[in-house]
Amino acid sequence: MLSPMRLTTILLAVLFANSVPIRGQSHAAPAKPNILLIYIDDLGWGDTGCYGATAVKTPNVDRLAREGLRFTDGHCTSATCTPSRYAMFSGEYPWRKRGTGVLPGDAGLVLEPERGTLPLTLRGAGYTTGAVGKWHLGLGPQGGPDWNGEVKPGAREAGFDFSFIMAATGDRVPCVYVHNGRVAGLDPKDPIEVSYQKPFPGLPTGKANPELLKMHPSHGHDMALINGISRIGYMKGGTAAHWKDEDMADVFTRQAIGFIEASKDKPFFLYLGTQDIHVPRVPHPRFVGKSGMGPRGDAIVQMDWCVGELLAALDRLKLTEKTMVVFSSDNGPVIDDGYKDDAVTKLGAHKAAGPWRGGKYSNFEAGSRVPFIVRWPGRVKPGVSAALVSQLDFHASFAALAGPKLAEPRDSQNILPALLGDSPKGRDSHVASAGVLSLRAGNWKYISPGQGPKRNASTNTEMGNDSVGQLYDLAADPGETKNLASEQPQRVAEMVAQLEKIRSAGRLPADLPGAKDGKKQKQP
Ligand code: NG6
Ligand code: CA
Repeated sequence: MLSPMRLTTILLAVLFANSVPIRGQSHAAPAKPNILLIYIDDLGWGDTGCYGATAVKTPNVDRLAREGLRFTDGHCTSATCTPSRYAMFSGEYPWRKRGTGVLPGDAGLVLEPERGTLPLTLRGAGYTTGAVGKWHLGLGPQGGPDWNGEVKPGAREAGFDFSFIMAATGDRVPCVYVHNGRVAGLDPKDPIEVSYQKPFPGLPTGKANPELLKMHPSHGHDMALINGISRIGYMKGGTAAHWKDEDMADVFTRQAIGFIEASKDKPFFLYLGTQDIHVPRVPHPRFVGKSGMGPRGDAIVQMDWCVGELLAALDRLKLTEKTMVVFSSDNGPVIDDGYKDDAVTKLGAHKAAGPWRGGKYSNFEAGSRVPFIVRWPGRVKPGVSAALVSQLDFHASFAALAGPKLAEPRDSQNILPALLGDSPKGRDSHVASAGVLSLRAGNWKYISPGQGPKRNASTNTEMGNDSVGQLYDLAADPGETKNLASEQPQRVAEMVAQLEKIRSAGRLPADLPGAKDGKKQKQP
C-alpha cells in the first residue's frame, strides 16, 4: 500500500516527466543563464562574414551566428557611442536626457543609478555583474572625478560588482585603465591631471610635435601625445599607468575571462565593450597585415580573435549551454574617423555598412542598424530573424529572463520572445537619434527635418539630413534613395504623430529637433 506522501511524490514525478519543455528548450538550459554581452565599437552591419563580408575573415563571430540567432534588423538607439550605451544600460531613449552626446573623458557619470540600470536590475536578481572595456558614460561627479583618488560614482555605483574599464575612448584622455574605481598602476608620486581646455606647458602634443607620432591624425586628434599617438584632450602625469594601445585587446580579453572564471558558479552578467574597431586602430603586431585592409581590417581580425577567446573560455569552463551570448555594436561603421590609417585607401570592395546607407553619425539606416546576434545553445534555435529588435530593450528583456519585473521600464520593452527566437516579431516601432530623430515603424522610416550638413566633410559620411522630412519604404528601397514624403503626406502625418506620441510619453525634451520643435523640458 502506498502512503499518500509516496503517492504524491510519484504523481509529481510523472507530471514533470511529461511536462512539455518550452519550445527549443533542452534540459541543459538553465532558467537564469549567464549573460555575456559583447559590445563592439563602430562595427558595421557588413563588417563580418556572417553578414556578408568576404574580404575580412571573422570565423569566431561567424561561429556565434551559426550556433545562434542572427538578426537582420537589430539596432542600437543612436549613431554614436555614449547615447547608445546610455540607452542600453538605462532603458531610456538618450534624447530624453541632456548630456548624453559623445562625452569627453572628464565628464561626470550620466547614468542615474537611482532610476535603475540594467546591471543593478541583474544584480538585484542574484547576478554577479562585471564591466570590462569601453565605458564612455562619464565617471565621477559633474566636472569629472579625482583621477588620483576614488573614481566615483562610476561603474560600481551603476551596478557593476567588478569593473576594469577605460573612461571614454581610445582616442580621448585619460589614457589609463580604471580598475574597481582606481586608476590601475598609478604611481602616487606622478599624479594625473586632465584638461579638455588647454595643453600642459612643456608636454608634447600632436600639433606641436608631429615628428613624435607613429600614427598621424587626419582630422582633430592633435592634442596629448601618448604612446606615439595624439588624442583628444590633454593629460599630464600617470606615466606608469598609461595604456599601450597594442596590448589593449589582450588586456580586456584577459580581464573578461578572469571575471568569467571567478564567477562561473553563479549566474553572471558580463559586459565587454571592446576598443576595437574604434580609432586609433592599433592592433597587436600579431594581427598587423592579417586582413590586407590595413589597421581597420586588422582590428576586425583582432576583435574576432577576442570573441574566439571568450567562446573557448565558455567551452573550457562548460558554461556554453548556461550562457546567453549577445553580440552587437554601438553604432554603424566609419572608415576615416580621424587618423591616417589607410582605412580608406585599403577598403577595396568591402561594404562596411552592408546594403544600408550612411554609417556612424548618420540618420540613414546604417547609423543604427548593426550586427546583432544571440546565442544560447539548447534554448535559442539557430537561424536568422528579421524581427525589429533594439538594445534599448535589453533592460526589460534581460530582467524578464532573470526574474524581476521592472518598476520603471521607461522606453525598454520586453522583447524576449523575439530575442530567444520564439517569436518572429520584435518591436512595432523604434526611434533612432543622430542629430535628429527618425522613426521606424514596420518597413517604413521617417527622418525628421534638420539643419545639419548632408555630408560630413571629415568622415565623408552621408548624414541623412534634409531641411524637409524624409520618408522611405525600406522593403522596396533599402538604400533610402527615394524620398516618398511628398507622395504620401498622410503616412508622413501619421508617423509624425506617432513620433510625437513616443516623445511625450516620457521625459522631454531633448536638445534634438524631432517631430515638433521647441518643447519645454518637463520634469521626470
Ligand atoms: C568624434 C571624434 C571621433 C570619435 C567620436 C566618438 C574628432 C574629430 N572625431 O568627435 O574620432 O572619437 O567622436 O566616437 O574628434 S564614439 O564611437 O565613441 O561615439
Ligand atoms: Ca562607437
